[in-house]
Amino acid sequence: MSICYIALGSNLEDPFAQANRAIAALHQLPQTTVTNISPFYRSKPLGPQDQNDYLNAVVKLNTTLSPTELLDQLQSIEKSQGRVRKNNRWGARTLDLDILLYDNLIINTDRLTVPHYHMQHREFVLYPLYDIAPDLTLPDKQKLSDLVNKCPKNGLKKWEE
Ligand code: ROI
Repeated sequence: MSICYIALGSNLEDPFAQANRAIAALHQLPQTTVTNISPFYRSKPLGPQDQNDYLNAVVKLNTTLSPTELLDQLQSIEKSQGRVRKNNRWGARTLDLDILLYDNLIINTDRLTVPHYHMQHREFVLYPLYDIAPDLTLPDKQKLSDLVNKCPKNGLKKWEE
């Protein structure tokens, strides 16, 4: 059984509803249990500023799915919630589900980079992760608490709905 942390992001078509639907879908995954959910945050867009604020959160899972199987499942949830994948690497999205951490694995394949690319510097990942895993250490031995202390909040606040 493995422990994973999933980052959730949305800035289109009712992010609060998207997040709740995504969490309901995570609860339905095979071989998987949702064991913790962070508070929801409102963050400033990273990338072009002419897009809505994001809802961001982190979900903790126990799973016996492999990293690739989990990725397949997350992409199918994204797709069922209207995610369109094309030329919008820095653009708005209805739902993003990213594998942040999978046990202490370091994965670098065409489809998957774990720990997630740039998570060490993103306030909208570090703060919700810290809420549910304050004692976490990353595979490269960095303490999450040190990363959080070095990371400006950049306007990050709790989501009000
Ligand atoms: N910006 C914020 N604040 N939150 C995200 O989840 C997010 N996701 C993205 C880009 C477009 C890079 N910007 C983001 O993919």
